[in-house]
Amino acid sequence: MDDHPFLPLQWAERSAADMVALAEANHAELAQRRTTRHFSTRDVPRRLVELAILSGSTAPNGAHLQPWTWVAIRNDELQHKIREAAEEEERKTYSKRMPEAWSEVLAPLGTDAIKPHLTDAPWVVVLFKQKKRQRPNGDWGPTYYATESCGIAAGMFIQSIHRMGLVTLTHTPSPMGFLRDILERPKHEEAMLVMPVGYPAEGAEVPDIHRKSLDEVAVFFDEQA
Ligand code: IYR
Repeated sequence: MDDHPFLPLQWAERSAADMVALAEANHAELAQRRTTRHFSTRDVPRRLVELAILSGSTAPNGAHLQPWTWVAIRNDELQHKIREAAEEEERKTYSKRMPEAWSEVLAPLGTDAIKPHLTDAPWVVVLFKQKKRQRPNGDWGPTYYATESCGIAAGMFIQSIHRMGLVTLTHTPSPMGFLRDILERPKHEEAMLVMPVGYPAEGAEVPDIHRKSLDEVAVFFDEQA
């Protein structure tokens, strides 16, 4: 008996024209995604957050250990606690810890230590990276490429939120150890990202920034060019 069975890949060929059209449409849709700091308090059904988490959890990941825990919060008291703790750290970061080389690149984005989105957004999703896993024999072993895995999962979560017509923001309070305490997560889990999820506020704004062109971000070694 084979202990590690394989299944046929489910895959259907698309025409060359369809591929280009789909890729163009996908890029156009993603190009519309923006990070705003202005969230509405309007509620979002839990099923939408569940679907974004499920979408994020389809990410390719190290040794298929799926080393993530998504903590989804729609709870005023917890959101206020998180905001208070995040702002306490962020006040120190912005006023003392942040070197000028960092603050000069944040200036155009208009970020500061005040984080109203943590209490305005109906949901806050905190992504925890699992640094260890329990082996079948009960011992603890490492996970592999957990940072990369969770980074990819977060990207897919963000895409899912965007495609359903909502907005999210990747907030990185630093340090973020307080999240493990407030959310009662075990020691082998480390908070990576805090993502408020909701509708944009009326009149929500975004910084006037531009994305690099293909030439600026990519190098091709293409013998057919
Ligand atoms: N962690 C802080 C500061 C911050 C850092 C980067 I890099 C950003 O792109 C934006 C903000 C915060 O979340 O405000």
